[in-house]
Amino acid sequence: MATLLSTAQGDFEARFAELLSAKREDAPDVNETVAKIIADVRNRGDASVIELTSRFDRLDLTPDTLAFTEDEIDAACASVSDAEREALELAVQRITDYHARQMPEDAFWTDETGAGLGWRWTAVSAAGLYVPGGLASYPSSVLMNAIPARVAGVKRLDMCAPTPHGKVNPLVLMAARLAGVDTVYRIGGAQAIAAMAYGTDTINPVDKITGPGNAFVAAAKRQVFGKVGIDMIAGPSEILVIADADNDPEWLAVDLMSQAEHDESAQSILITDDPALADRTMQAVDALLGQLDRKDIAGASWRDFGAVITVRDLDEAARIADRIAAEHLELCVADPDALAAKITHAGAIFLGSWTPEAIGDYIAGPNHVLPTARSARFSSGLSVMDFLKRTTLTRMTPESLNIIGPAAECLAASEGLEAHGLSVRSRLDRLNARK
Ligand code: HSO
Ligand code: ZN
Repeated sequence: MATLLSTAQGDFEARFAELLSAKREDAPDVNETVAKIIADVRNRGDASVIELTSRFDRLDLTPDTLAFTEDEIDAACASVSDAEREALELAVQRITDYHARQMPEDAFWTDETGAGLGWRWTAVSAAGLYVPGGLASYPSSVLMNAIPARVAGVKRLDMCAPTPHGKVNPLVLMAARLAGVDTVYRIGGAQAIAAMAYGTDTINPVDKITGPGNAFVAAAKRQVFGKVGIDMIAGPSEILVIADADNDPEWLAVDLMSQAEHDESAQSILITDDPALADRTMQAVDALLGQLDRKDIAGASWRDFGAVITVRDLDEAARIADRIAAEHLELCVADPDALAAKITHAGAIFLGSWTPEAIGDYIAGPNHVLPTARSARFSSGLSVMDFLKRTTLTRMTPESLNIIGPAAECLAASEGLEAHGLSVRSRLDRLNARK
């Protein structure tokens, strides 16, 4: 049973604090193991990757078979049903359109001194996507990582996906193909991250690595950060639903369980101003849990981390939502826009009862790689910006250098950096000599 809280209770603050600080993931300390794997891949390249893949994935590869061939990808695509292919194609189109709108503008202007100033955006040259094996090998996540990279203008896009015993989800390969991934390597774990960061004879290094993974992958991403860029380290999924009295408890129950079924450490929370709806939704969750295929996972998540919070009014709900800073926030209320305007901290907001969060996981257009574990307070979901970098531009004229140069000279002197000052002074002297 989920935790039941009410803001009317005297101990609400203490119990809410407990809920917020609940440790949902015990991240095993795998740093040492991972450091050894990275060092080995750096030293021995392909040979190391091949050995580790044989050991961990029970798959024997050679440098020639590290990557899927076009024929293999064709064959996988041929095994995908028409309905699945069409659904993926619609997703590709909608996610592409959404991300195209995120592209930022370059800027260049002349200020009052005559100096030209601005910036321009360019894409990273090569990106590497990690796709986990096992339960969390989601084709939708391939699209959510690959499409922003492609839209940003990344020239080379590679992917690593472990294929234990050689098995791969054909939809993952189809998603990679549709999203424009160039090469798919059948490797995983820390060795895949090391190979993408440092390169081997066969695997070209990339500049940025994104995508979810287990504790080894997360630790490897942290360790190669600096050599390459990385995206956020995503934690277990979260959903917060704010609902007023006018809701179908069964809809709320499936929405809550839609994230609970991801992971035993996922967190689903309902906030409502109607205690009767709270009760009915809890009953609906129990009934639903009897039927779901993933009842064990969803049930454990709901039991250990689920919560139902009754509040006095929706303003109070908004304040609590900001403190939770959830990855996904559903606003199932009569005026979702008004409520959304009162909330600042959320990875993604779903407006109104007709917007189940799951629509955003697959097809709406916004990215489903979102900040978890309250990091929505300071960070955002994956976007084209993650694959772009900004270069600033400055152009001085003799006049503008004459106006602002002396201040630079003064600051250089106070920092004791003589050549800095001289590089301005030498130009100003020439200018004055000419006069
Ligand atoms: N809700 C997950 C993403 C996902 N859902 C993939 C289904 N497939 C994390 O935002
Ligand atoms: Zn999901």
